[in-house]
Amino acid sequence: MDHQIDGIYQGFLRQAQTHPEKPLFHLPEGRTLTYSQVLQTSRRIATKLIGDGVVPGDRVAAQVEKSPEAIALYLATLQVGGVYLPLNTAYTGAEMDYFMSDAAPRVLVCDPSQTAAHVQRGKDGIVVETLGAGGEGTLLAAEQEHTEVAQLRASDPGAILYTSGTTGRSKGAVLTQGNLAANCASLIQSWEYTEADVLIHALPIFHIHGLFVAVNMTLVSGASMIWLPKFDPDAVLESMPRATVLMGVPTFYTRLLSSQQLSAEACAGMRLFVSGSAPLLASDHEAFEARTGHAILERYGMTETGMNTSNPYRDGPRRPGTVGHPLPGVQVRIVDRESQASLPQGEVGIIEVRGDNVFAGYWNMPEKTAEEFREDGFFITGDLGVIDEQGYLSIVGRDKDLVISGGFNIYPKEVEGLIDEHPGVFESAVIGVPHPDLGEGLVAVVVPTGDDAPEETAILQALAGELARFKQPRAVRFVDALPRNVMGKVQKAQLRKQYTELFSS
Ligand code: MLC
Ligand code: AMP
Repeated sequence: MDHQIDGIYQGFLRQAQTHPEKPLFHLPEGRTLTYSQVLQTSRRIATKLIGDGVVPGDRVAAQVEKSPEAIALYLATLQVGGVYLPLNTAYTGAEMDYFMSDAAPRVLVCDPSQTAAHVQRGKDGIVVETLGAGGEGTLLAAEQEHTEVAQLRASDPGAILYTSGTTGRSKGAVLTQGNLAANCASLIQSWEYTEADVLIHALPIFHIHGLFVAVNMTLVSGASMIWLPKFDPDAVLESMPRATVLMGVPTFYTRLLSSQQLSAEACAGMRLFVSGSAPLLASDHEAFEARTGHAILERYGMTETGMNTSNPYRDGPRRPGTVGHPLPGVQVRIVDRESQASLPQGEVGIIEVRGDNVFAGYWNMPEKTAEEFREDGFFITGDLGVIDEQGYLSIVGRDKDLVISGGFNIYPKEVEGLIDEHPGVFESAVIGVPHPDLGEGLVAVVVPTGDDAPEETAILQALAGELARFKQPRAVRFVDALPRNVMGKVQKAQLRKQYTELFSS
């Protein structure tokens, strides 16, 4: 039902008015920023956005370093009814060109060092503003505070997050104000997150995990964050005595386990460790519990849906290798790929979800949107799962061709397309194989056109100019032919098996 929304911005505003002097950010140099200071900054940014012509529904794109001011920009965008479009700082020129032409934002906020790269966009009608890691740049130039708050409905778009597609072109998932608010409320309730919490924030803020799980929950519940520029195990361990919660991708936990400093004493003040975005190894879950006494709470989500399921905070065990039960307000079913019939407990099928958390559709792609929804409103996740007799969901694989490396998603199709353009390459298959640190590491299996295979370094160098670093393969292997089934489809499972030891040996 569409109704006027008590959204993320309203939740933050309430907290800022209730306890203006409470720290929202604890910064590395010992500085803090209070709720009231962040409110002021966001209102100054709102003045700037209004001056730039932003009206409700306009996209505000941000490719900026992690900073408190970047969160103020997110808040200002919500305040004026804009649609926030965060972009990975690793994206290169060609990737950015696509996002800018597809999303057609009113404003692009970039790092001051990148101004020259975006001059043309200014000429194309996008207003380019700058914001550096230290808060410098044009975005904070306005002194005046804009206080009016746009009145929005649950169905109004709040954000667009690009997620790569299996067919190559990235798709902009449109999340509504209602999606963001519903998922946030559900998580706050499930994990008993309160204003007494102090979160160690070490994730990037251009993804759903770092922004819509970690930051939204903190803003709305009036909690505080120890704000780290990036994940560093020593900095996380140093922060623990002052903190209560950590949210991370599995690589965070693998790296923490490698530290001698990780112990029950180091974690004594913590009440919750959350993992998600990629599968947490059951062995890491068990090793972490043995070392610290804390059972990591694993949950399952995606850009299009926010969080879907979670292991229990209180009532019941947190089971290694599972992602728990549906969150309040979320329905989950397992469906047979061919017949589309719902499957009983114990059978593996495609995970489908429905609820207020599920996005409105892909930006400018009605056909793609229609393809990924069932008629009864369930969204087809493309993940394969099974539900056990206690109702715990386990993710057992992916029906989509996707690699998750260190919590970042890579769609092989995009990388294969570029490798195939390289002189001397006939075709290629890009796969993910087990990687001790990143979970999965990217490998390109290449078939050369003739006897003279191109150099591995030449292929990698060509990709470096086109793709963000995390999408560039960690290894290239040359073969005479790719294994195919009778339908001519490349057998990636066979390739994964063949190269499974590549990074572990
Ligand atoms: C960095 N590199 C990566 C990488 N991250 N390569 C592949 N995959 C990654 N994820 C590159 C760097 O550019 C560098 O290249 C080299 O790897 C070594 O870098 P590093 O110093 O070891 O990496 P680091 O900066 O420490 O980053 C690793 C990490 C980071 C795991 C801490 O990737 C991270 O914070 N990931 C979180 C991603 C995330 O938030 N995902 C949530 C998505 S939302 P070179 O050439 O310089 O050596 C989602 C939905 C949900 O999935 O359910 O939450
Ligand atoms: P993204 O499209 O970046 O939002 O990534 C979403 C995908 O990450 C999901 O479709 C899953 O494949 C994967 N994912 C998220 N959380 C988990 C988890 N706890 N275990 C396994 N896979 C996960």
